[in-house]
Amino acid sequence: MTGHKQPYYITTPIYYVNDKPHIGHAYTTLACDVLARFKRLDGFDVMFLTGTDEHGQKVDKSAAAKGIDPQTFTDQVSQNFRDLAGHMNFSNDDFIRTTEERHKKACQALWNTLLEKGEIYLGSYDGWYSVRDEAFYGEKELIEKDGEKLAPTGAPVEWVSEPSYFFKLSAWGDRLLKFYDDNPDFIAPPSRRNEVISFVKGGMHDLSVSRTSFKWGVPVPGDEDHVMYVWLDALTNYLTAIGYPDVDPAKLEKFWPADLHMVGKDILRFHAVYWPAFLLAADIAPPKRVFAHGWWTNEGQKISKSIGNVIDPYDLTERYGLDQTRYFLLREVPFGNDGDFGHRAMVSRMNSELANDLGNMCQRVLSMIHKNCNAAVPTPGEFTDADKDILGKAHGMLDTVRPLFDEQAFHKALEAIWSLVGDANRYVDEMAPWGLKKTDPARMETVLYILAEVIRHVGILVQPIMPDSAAKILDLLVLADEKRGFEALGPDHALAVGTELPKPEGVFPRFVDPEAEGEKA
Ligand code: ME8
Repeated sequence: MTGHKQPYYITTPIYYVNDKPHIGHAYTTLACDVLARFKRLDGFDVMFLTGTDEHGQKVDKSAAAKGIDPQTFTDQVSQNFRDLAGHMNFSNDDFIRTTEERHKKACQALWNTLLEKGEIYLGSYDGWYSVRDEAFYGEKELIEKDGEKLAPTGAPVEWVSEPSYFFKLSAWGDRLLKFYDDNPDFIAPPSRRNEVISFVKGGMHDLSVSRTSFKWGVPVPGDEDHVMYVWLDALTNYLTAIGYPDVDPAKLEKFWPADLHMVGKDILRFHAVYWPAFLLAADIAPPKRVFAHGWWTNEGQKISKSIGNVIDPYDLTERYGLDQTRYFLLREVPFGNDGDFGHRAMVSRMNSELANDLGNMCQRVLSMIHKNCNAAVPTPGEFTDADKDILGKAHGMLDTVRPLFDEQAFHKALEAIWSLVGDANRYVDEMAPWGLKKTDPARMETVLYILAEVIRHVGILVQPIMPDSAAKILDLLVLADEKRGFEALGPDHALAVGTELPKPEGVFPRFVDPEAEGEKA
């Protein structure tokens, strides 16, 4: 096929650098990584962005608490997020920091556009602010606990009274509602969409978009007593990274509007209300979709530093393995729902679905080929109906999972692939190729050939989720790099008969659980 590849632009939130990264951050970026990898394999030109949100009062205070200047502090903490991306095998194409010069220029350009269009005015803000949430709250939104006023998220609030620029958010309610109506897939999952719509229908105040009580931010052009509100600054990162306003017009044109902003449910309002309002006001198209995923808890408890149960992604991957962790996080919880991290659930999936179902199947089949077929891809004969059924399911699997990935239903896509793995295991048992060696060696070759083809399809399709393990499986089939894209799925690129195969090695180790062993004793 000639012509240009279709672009696909996907973003993670940019993370605050007040703290070191934990499982929640790894989760969001993992989901994006899987989609980015899927789309690349499916022939798209992908731009996958992540990075760090480095301005604002929260980061300023964290730096002060450590007794270092904010720039040095953000340099250090931002590096932790970059290191995590390397460690988790994330394939981001860029890593943006909001303290970069390119980003300040983009923020100021967007500000000037909003100002020129009469969408920003100077006033003064008297109201509640939560530094932890970096959000303004109306009196009515607050909750009371032990006589203390708190943000609806439970975060402390403080009274702020200072000059401030405002964005005319109150004027955008009807236009936002129309935008949601015209773009039914803009907010996902649907329950979240309803939440946003009722928030907007409830009526909105103008939004304070500058602060004067601290300096750690992007200066407001022409009025340097003010720095921009950290959320206006942060959201603009999605434009900065593709060359807004005039750094790379071709890239901007190609990748905007973004295909997907992936976020946690805590920051949906900023992405689904404020961001499209800023963009519409600046005459820039809003992104195509915002997906708000759920919240992880640890063995049933909210993850928090004060409880001391923060899950460190490095600990997880060291204990269970990187690909096992990647698989579990996306398989365990229907994407969009809240999820609980539990050791038992992790071990159970790792051992039954990875080590047994997929790992053993590969090992059995490839060992039989190694022993009984001169260690080379066997020669198939006539196909029976059962052969055609399972092969057909493998050939059709991309069409089954593509729409599932497109709606970010990772768990369903994995379920579909594992139903093929289950079929393959049943097929091995039914066909009993080990018994055919003496009675019907030609049939044995056909059965093993079919199974090798199923393994090839599964190996190619699980690359986005478990890149290293999939590579090992595909190496065992001696598949050339150019035969690993999705265009190689289906019968046209079937394994070449006679290709020599190496002695198979296990791909998914079992987790031997010291705790469970102890319980048995
Ligand atoms: O909000 N479970 O940054 P942040 C699942 N800088 N996901 C979790 C999680 C958990 N327990 N904890 C955190 C910010 N996350 C802003 C974003 S974007 C323009 C600016 C993930 O460091 C989830 O994606 O507080 C959540 O939305 C994000 O981390 C918040 O990261």
